[in-house]
Amino acid sequence: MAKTYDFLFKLLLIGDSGVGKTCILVRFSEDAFNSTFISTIGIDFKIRTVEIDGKKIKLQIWDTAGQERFRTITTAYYRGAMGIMLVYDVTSEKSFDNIRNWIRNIEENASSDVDKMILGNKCDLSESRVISTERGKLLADEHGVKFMETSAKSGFHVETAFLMLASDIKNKMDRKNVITHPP
Ligand SMILES: Nc1nc2c(ncn2[C@@H]2O[C@H](COP(=O)(O)OP(=O)(O)OP(=O)(O)O)[C@@H](O)[C@H]2O)c(=O)[nH]1
Ligand SMILES: *[C@@H]1O[C@H](CO)[C@@H](O)[C@H](O)[C@H]1NC(C)=O
Ligand SMILES: *[C@@H]1O[C@H](CO)[C@@H](O)[C@H](O)[C@H]1NC(C)=O
Ligand SMILES: [Mg+2]
Repeated sequence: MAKTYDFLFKLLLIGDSGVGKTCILVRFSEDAFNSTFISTIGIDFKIRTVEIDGKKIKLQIWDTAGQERFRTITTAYYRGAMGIMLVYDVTSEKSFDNIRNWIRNIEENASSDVDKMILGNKCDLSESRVISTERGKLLADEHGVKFMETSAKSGFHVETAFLMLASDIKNKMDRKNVITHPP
């Protein structure tokens, strides 16, 4: 049977419990949203194939539990990831402060050339927002990673964020191929 995709990219979602990782993934893979909070147990994944530069890219996206008690199992998935979305909740100072700890976790357990992106989620909740867009940008700049504010509820920037991360991975892959297989 013919292969239905050209590349397989493994992505990972990490961040504190309740920031909206599962909702972001459900929005991206099923274009749906449910406000009932069902905290993820351990790890889960969803698949969606996208097209970038005329290539079919199958995204296998791992959704980790934010709860501390699952840390050992979720950290074991860092090594295979080609891209990582670090998610905080714009209405939670604590989830924003913890991004530094999540980055340290990546440095200790993921591949050194993994592509990273920070997402400030729940940007639809303007009334209860405590983290400004500017603070999110500054944090991302400090770590040299891309940044985007998203809303799993409205769908704002969810697709854009995944496509941007996937494009970065593909561009990096293309550059490597030019070096190892010169035209
Ligand atoms: N208003 C609003 N609520 C959101 C958004 N994203 C998630 N939520 C709500 O936040 C709660 C937590 O969302 P989840 O996606 O389950 O959080 P999680 O990061 O997967 O949490 P763990 O699985 O425990 O790590 C749910 O009640 C969601 O409905 C958003 O963009 N806007
Ligand atoms: C949301 O999820 C809950 C729990 O799984 C379920 O009982 C409810 O029917 C869902 N609501 C919608 C609108 O799908
Ligand atoms: C993550 O990195 C730390 C520090 O290097 C190490 O002690 C731990 O065993 C690693 N975890 C996994 C699951 O590989
Ligand atoms: Mg979850």
